[in-house]
Amino acid sequence: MHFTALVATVAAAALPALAANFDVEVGANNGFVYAPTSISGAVAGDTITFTFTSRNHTATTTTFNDPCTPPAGGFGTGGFDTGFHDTTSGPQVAVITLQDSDTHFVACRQAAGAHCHAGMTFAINPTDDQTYAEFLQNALNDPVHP
Ligand SMILES: [Cu+2]
Repeated sequence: MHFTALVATVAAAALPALAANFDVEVGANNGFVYAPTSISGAVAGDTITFTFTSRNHTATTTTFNDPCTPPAGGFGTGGFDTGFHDTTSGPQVAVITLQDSDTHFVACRQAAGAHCHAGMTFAINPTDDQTYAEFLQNALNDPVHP
């Protein structure tokens, strides 16, 4: 009995930490929204499952200060871009795996930033210095870039 218990303990300790998944709905109720608007405690290897339920949107990493302009390379260092997901024929799903445990800010890049400018934003691991509320305000303040 003791031997069995020991083996079970060692086996459990050897297992890698299980990656977490975060579910995010994109375009809920036909709105320019991600639900939830932010997640915390996400680490490298975790996944985010974006389920697109209206219109045609993306989830694309961007910068805190200039949310609606695509960063260098299209989505910045350690970031991601789901690409466009047209829901005309039904909900679409994109699963991304986080490459690091950093803070990332996400916006929709549809319509040359117009969706972002309307507030379509999402934050991964926002901080006290860079909160989701401030990021959203930056997006709302940002003029639409031609
Ligand atoms: Cu959009």
